[in-house]
Amino acid sequence: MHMKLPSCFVTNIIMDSPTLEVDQHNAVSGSGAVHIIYVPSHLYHMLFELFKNAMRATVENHELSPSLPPIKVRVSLGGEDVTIKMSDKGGGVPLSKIDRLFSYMYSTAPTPHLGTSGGAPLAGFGYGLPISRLYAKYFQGDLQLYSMEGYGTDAVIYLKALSKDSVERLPVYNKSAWRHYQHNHEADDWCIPSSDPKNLAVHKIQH
Ligand code: P4A
Repeated sequence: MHMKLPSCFVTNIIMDSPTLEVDQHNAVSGSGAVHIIYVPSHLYHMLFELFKNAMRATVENHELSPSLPPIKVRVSLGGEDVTIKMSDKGGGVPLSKIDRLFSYMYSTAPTPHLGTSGGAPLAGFGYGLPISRLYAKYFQGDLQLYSMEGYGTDAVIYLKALSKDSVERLPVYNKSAWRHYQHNHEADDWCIPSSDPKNLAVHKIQH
C-alpha cells in the first residue's frame, strides 16, 4: 500500500539543514573583503567544529518547526583583531554547562581505543571545542561561547590581525611549572583516563 506522507516527514527524509549567511565587515579599508592569514588546517578545524555544533543545535531544536532558522556568520577586521562570530538559534546551553563543553573529561563520546589507523585519531570523540580553543590561543587569540538558554548560541573566534601580534604562545617549562606538575596529582585529562597515574618525578629536566 502506498500512502502520501505528511510534509513534515518529507523534510526529515531529505535531511534538511540550516542555511548559512556570511557577512564581512572591513573596518580598516572601509569596504571590501577580509583576508585572514592563519594556519589553514587550524582555521578549517575551528570553523568545522562551530558549524557542526550550530547545525546540530539548530536541527535538534527545530524538529517540529516547518523551517530551520539560518546560521549567521559575521567576519570583522579591526585594527587589532579579526573576529568571526557564528550565531545560531539552536536553543542554547545554560551557563552551568558551558565549561564542560571545553573539557576533555566530560566528553560523552566513547573512550577512544589505541590502534585505529588513519584519519584524525580523536575525530568524533568530543574534543573539537577544547582543541579548537587551543588552536585560537596558539597565536594569541581565543574562542568563546556566549549562549542564551532557550534561544541560541554565539560562538566567537578572536584572531590577531597583525603579524607582529600573531606570535606563538608556548607553555613555559621552568622551575615553577616543574613544581606544579610534582604537586598536582589531578585525574588524567588525556583521552584514556589512566588508572595508574604516571610518576611524573621520573621525567628529569635540566636546571
Ligand atoms: N545548544 N547550543 C549548542 C548545543 C546545544 C551549541 C550543543 C544543545 C551542545 C553540545 C554539542 C553541540 C551543540 C551551539 C553552538 C556551539 C556550541 C554549542 O558552538 O549552538 O556537542 C557536544
